[in-house]
Amino acid sequence: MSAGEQWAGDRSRPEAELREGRVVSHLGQGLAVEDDRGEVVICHTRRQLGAVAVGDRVLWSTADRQQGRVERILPRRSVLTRPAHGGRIRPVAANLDQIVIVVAPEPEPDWLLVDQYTAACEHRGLGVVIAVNKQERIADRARVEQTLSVYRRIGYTCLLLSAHTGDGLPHLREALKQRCSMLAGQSGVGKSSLTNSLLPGRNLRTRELSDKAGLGRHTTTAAMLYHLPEGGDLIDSPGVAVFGLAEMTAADVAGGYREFREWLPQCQFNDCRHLGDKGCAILAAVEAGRVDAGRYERFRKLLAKMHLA
Ligand SMILES: Nc1nc2c(ncn2[C@@H]2O[C@H](COP(=O)(O)OP(=O)(O)OP(=O)(O)O)[C@@H](O)[C@H]2O)c(=O)[nH]1
Ligand SMILES: [Mg+2]
Ligand SMILES: [Zn+2]
Repeated sequence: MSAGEQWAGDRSRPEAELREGRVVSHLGQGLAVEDDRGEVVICHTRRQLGAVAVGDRVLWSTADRQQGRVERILPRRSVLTRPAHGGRIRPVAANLDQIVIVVAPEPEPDWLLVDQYTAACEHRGLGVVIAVNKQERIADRARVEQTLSVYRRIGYTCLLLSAHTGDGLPHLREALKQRCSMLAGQSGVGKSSLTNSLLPGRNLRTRELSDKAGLGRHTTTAAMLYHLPEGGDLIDSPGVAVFGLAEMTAADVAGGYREFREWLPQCQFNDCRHLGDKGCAILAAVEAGRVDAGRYERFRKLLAKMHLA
């Protein structure tokens, strides 16, 4: 019997006292849970409960007027994880539909990181949108367009945006509508700026939660979920949240490169590692110009980085 079931059988705390809520942030001091009326309550968790992530739907109870307690995590439709101390794996965000990978001319884009995100999303069945923010600052437009054309050919939506000038934001709004999305990318690319430019009440939740949790500062130190006026939710995450790769095998990584999939069955050997193996269909496709050489190079680097090559 799980801790949750045991608890459900406890007569002293009837099920009816439980309220449903959504975890909107993971603060140092506890969880920020939004109740069914849109009120945010700071909660702690039952010790036996597994790690709770932003986006989780939970059942919580009121311990006192100020604090709640998360009693149970409701089933997730998706989860992104990251490695944690002691070889453990922790959830980063739950119930997502897609990731918006944000890059910008400044800081210099890290396309290996982009591919790491896309592979993780493919593995978890999440959609991908690639957003180039600060587009008004792009010096070599042709080069950016060329890079994006590789990702467009694979099938990913690519947007050129500016949180400052508002360029492209209607397209972003459209891509986010009715979905739960998370912004991911290097620190300083403008994830929070984009979030703010999409919300009517700027920084509302950041300020409210900072006050409630006694942080007294407004920084992106924790992932935070916002409701979009058009419907749908947006999670702003801090800095480079590395996620998704912890539970992937080398074969999962290859499968995470969507454009490899049509070639994979044609490799001569079932256990082909696509690293120069004899009769490798991926390598042949790269040489024939059917698969982008840059993506393949980064596939090799990603395997090496994950100690799978
Ligand atoms: N020129 C220009 N600057 C921008 C734009 N969007 C954001 N910035 C600037 O980029 C800097 C970083 O923006 P943030 O929104 O804090 O970046 P972030 O991705 O949330 O960073 P972390 O929270 O550290 O991960 C700020 O100085 C912004 O003013 C844009 O469209 N154009
Ligand atoms: Mg930020
Ligand atoms: Zn192969």
